[in-house]
Amino acid sequence: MKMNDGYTLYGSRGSGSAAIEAALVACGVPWRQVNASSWEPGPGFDELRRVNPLGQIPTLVLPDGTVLTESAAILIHLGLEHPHAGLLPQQPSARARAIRGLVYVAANCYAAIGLIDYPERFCDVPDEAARKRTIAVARKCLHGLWDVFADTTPPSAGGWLGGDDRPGALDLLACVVSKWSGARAHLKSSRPTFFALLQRVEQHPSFKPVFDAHWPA
Ligand SMILES: N[C@@H](CCC(=O)N[C@@H](CS)C(=O)NCC(=O)O)C(=O)O
Repeated sequence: MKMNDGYTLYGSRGSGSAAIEAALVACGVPWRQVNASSWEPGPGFDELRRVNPLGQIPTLVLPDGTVLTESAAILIHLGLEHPHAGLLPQQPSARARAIRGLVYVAANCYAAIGLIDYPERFCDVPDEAARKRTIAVARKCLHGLWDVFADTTPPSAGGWLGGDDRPGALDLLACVVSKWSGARAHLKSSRPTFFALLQRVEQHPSFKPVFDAHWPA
């Protein structure tokens, strides 16, 4: 393991790295930011690929040099490493529900977005019409996955999905991943209470600067 000065976050505006940035803010730790993504070729992406062969963001390099990929794993690690940050609930069953929610969003919703963004990686798309059909089916599936998530993830007494008295890691990931592929517009009509909760997360004073920087009005 290589020791370095602190955390290094590979990410880009409007991407999943926003959730990790918000979590690092909650932890109150400094980090080095490297602008990198597979859609922005250059030195940042070259550096990212050296630590994560998938070339995906978020990727977080820990102070001891450990490379963490996978948004849910990164958030769970930060929550355990910095308990004062409130990223994970204290109470064991509430924490278990939050971990389940993080894995749900990553394994189902984030994965569906990978299919929507890169259908050719997953199936044969011989022409533009087939590509459009594949994306339309995957979007419909994604919206259904969000509906099930909303129905199976009631807010805590504090009013958040996975935080005791402030938004936790699950709130941050759900808020970011629902920004894409028409999920928010869908949830606004299908699950308005859940939609309003997501809006409260991004308006929370601790996290509003991060969300505003990634999704300017
Ligand atoms: N399983 C990963 C998925 C990460 C992911 O798909 N990130 C997107 C950006 S939001 C990405 O880097 N896509 C570029 C690519 O796959 O080439 C996670 O949960 O963090």
